[in-house]
Amino acid sequence: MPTRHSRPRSVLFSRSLVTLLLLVALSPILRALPNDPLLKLDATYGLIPRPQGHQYFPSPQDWRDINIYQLFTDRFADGDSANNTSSAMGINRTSWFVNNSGRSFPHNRNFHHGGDWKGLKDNLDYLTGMGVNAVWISGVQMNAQGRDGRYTPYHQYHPTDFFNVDPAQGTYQELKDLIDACHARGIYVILDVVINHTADLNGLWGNNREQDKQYWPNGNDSFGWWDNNRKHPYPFGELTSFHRNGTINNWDAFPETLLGQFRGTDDLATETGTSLTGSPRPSKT
Ligand SMILES: [Ca+2]
Ligand SMILES: [Ca+2]
Ligand SMILES: [Ca+2]
Repeated sequence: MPTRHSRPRSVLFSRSLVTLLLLVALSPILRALPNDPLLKLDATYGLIPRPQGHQYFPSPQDWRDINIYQLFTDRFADGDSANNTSSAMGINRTSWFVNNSGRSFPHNRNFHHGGDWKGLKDNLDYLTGMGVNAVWISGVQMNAQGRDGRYTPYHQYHPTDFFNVDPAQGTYQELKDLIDACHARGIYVILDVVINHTADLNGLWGNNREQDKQYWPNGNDSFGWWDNNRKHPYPFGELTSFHRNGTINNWDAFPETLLGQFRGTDDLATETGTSLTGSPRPSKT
């Protein structure tokens, strides 16, 4: 059943709205990129434009007429406990869900709770009953655990692989099934997306790792991967895709707010061709 955690949160809503608007602003540029090597990968995950004549689910005439319900997929409903385990996800995230005794952390707000797309699909009556006709879900891309082990990206704001869905939320087919089920009820689906940063896999660590928490206006040459054997997947596997200015401390200072990391997350150099051409191609729901 839906939990008390599923209510909208204004602060997060504002942040999500900013990222969505940024994506909309960039999408004409991203779509215009010719001969993009990403097309090869797109074919794997179905993110290429649909065949000519494909009928997209139409957007509303005016979003102001729509009752939008935003939720964190992880916190809404657990429809498949099998994807809560490391074996189902193909990577070791077990420690995100259980303690050393094997007991889950259902009430630890810093960790995953197990919600997934199937759980949401199974509870659409709940949304319909409230008069909801658009649902805004967490980002769907695979996230990664960053350097700080005290938190896990249950919120989906730490993406690392833009060409794979996050297995903790289900399979690509289950995502499509959810969207089809929503559309069948006349419910629009909005996918949250993060384009400012990725999970925290790199930073400043020359002689003192604490320097990563400071802001360096002219950059810092100690920039590198926390673990050279654990880099972001293509297309963000090179350090040139990221700013090397440390972390934002003064939220009223520009360009610190543009170039600095948001709480350690790896800040994409979106102003460069390297990062722009490597940005995810928007997909339609
Ligand atoms: Ca689950
Ligand atoms: Ca930035
Ligand atoms: Ca970082």
